[in-house]
Amino acid sequence: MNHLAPFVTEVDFATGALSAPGYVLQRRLSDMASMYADSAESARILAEEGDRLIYEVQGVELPVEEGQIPHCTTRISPGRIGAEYHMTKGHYHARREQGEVYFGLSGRGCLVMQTEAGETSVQTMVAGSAAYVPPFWAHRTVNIGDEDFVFFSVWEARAGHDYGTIERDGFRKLVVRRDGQPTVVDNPRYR
Ligand code: S6P
Ligand code: ZN
Repeated sequence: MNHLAPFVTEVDFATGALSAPGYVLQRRLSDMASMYADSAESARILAEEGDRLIYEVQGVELPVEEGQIPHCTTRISPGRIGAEYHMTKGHYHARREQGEVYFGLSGRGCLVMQTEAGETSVQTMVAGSAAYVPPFWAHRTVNIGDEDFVFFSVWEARAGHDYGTIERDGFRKLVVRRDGQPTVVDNPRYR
């Protein structure tokens, strides 16, 4: 096991910027256009407005081994693709028995979760919300506000990320704008 020296990272709550990020990852509409329910609207935006930034992740780089605790920020820009708010791709952990903690830094979002057994949960997060993603729950975050939604995540290094299951099946629940309000609806395309 690597014996690391302790370190501190400064986090900008408004932007999610880290003082010394080990990596910065950007997800644009073209990276996830088919994940939005209104794929025609995804295509129109890409053709007419360009490849907008949906979210950015900044994290510390740690060895993938037992006992290491990776942590990062995610900033989701405000906006919608059709009725559906900007969101992350979402994933199960490759090791399903690994949970995770999210902490809201700024803005307003939803944490959409589900299990393979069919349970669903949608929680609201604001600055100061500590949200627990238990083992076995897939998780996706959604920006339901008019400003950036920024949160901090902490997980176990060996959790791993299974994106393929969500890319194939989607989430059971979507968060859309209806009558001017964020509303949770069933995903008509689920599986
Ligand atoms: C990692 C954790 C988050 C997400 C990030 C981006 O386990 O759940 O840091 O990676 O919010 O979402 P996604 O679905 O693209 O990994
Ligand atoms: Zn995760």
